[in-house]
Amino acid sequence: MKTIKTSINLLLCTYLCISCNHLSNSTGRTIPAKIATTTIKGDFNGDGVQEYAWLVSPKLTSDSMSCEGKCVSVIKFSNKHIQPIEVDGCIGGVPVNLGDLNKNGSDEIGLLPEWFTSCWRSYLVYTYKIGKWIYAVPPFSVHCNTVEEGLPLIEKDTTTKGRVVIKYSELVNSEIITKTKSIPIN
Ligand SMILES: [Ca+2]
Ligand SMILES: [Ca+2]
Repeated sequence: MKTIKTSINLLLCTYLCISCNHLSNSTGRTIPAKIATTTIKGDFNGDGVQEYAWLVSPKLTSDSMSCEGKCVSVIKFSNKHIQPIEVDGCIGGVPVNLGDLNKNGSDEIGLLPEWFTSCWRSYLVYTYKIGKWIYAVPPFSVHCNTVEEGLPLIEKDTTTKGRVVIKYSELVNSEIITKTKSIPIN
């Protein structure tokens, strides 16, 4: 009975959130408030026009222990011509506008995918090239200790063109160490 009550409350809350409070974007479309809290703005396809992006999480089972279907999150865009990004093995997360890290005219997107367990994650950085999303740098391991030290996990290498500095985690003698290194960016 308690579960049913909770479910009804949840449903009601979701309905109220979606029906009462919308954020309008530049194209006049509305984004549900629940999603709007994690919506980012930027020029992600490099056409000179800003758009919105947000992540849609997969549905979880009632015990929140697994997904109903595949655990795939999708980053969607207010510009429907930009293909959504499917993130496998991800139950949530907040996309970050990293700015134009590779100087190709479009903003890169960073994502720390959420998962049920484990503090170890792979940080994902996407760049839009010729109508497709590719990794700007190979996904790199970060532990939540490193994340708690503060962002950014990736930034331009101001000393060398075409490179970025990443902050990542490594297990050294059973200790989690935060390291930084400069790597090329796509
Ligand atoms: Ca754009
Ligand atoms: Ca770029």
